[in-house]
Amino acid sequence: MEYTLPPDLLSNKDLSDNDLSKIDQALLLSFTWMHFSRIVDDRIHELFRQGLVRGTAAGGQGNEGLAIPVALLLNKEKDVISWTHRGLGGHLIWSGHLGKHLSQYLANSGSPTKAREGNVHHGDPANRSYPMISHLGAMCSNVIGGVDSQRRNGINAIGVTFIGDGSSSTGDIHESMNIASVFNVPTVFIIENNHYAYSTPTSEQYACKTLVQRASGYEMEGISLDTSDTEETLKVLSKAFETVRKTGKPLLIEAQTLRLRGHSASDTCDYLPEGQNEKWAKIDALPRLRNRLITEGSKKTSSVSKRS
Ligand SMILES: Cc1ncc(C[n+]2csc(CCOP(=O)(O)OP(=O)(O)O)c2C)c(N)n1
Ligand SMILES: [Mg+2]
Repeated sequence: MEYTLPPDLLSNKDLSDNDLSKIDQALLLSFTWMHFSRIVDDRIHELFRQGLVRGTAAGGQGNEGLAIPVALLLNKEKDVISWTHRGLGGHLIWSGHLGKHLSQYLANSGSPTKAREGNVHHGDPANRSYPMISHLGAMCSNVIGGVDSQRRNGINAIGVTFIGDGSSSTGDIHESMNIASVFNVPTVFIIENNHYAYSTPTSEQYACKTLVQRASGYEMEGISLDTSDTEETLKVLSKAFETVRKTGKPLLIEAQTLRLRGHSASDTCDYLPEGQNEKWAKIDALPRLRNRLITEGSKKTSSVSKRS
């Protein structure tokens, strides 16, 4: 299928060689993709309401502050990834045209799975982006296998696999963390802690205080990350990826993220405490980054106009 060319603005997808010294440019690029990801997710939501999207539609609104930096910072030529149902922005950066991804939602013959799989349960295996498997946790072992294969072929790849707070309780996750640690497979396990699994809050999901503390049970390093500040996220992830690539050891990151549109398009979110949405809106990475760029941009413009 022929698609129209995307705007030039979306031609840069890479911060993998960037030491982030030019942080302004890195933030602008991150914002571009985060914003694009949000509008595509919102459009999919509308298409679902119009009855054009098959099955359901789970959006990544609120998760862009994590998915976009991860996708920009990894090496798309050799690393291994598996996005979840919150990672549309990651798919958009990693592979192919927006039209191809939308085809997956519309379940037409141009879709990557030829309409045989649910939306967002697709990937780009030829480029080491392994499709999401509905059974939560099952993608972790695939990513470990992919990274191990790259390393055996002499390629210093790393892998990133995502886990929801809910899926952090499945057996597959623990088996995967164990084996990655025992065999030193450089995989970054990132927990997208968005505080809910369907309607179940984290307080009813696990007894430990934080999920990152589980790292020590596997002799792994563990990092806590608040993704509401994109500069901080870029810096933490960049350093983490560099370390894992160098040491060859796995790592666990517990990232605080948001799920702004509920579990899926049919979620009414009536289980949320009053005022929750307003609280989340204040820490949403996307408008925070937009405000920062506007403030810093206008300071630069006014200092230039004062000089001239
Ligand atoms: C092993 C397994 N159990 C249950 C489900 C049904 N299920 C699909 S998504 C979901 C909630 C996942 O919550 P979380 O991991 O926190 O991810 P989030 O949707 O919040 O991003 C559940 C229970 C499943 N797909 N696989
Ligand atoms: Mg969750």
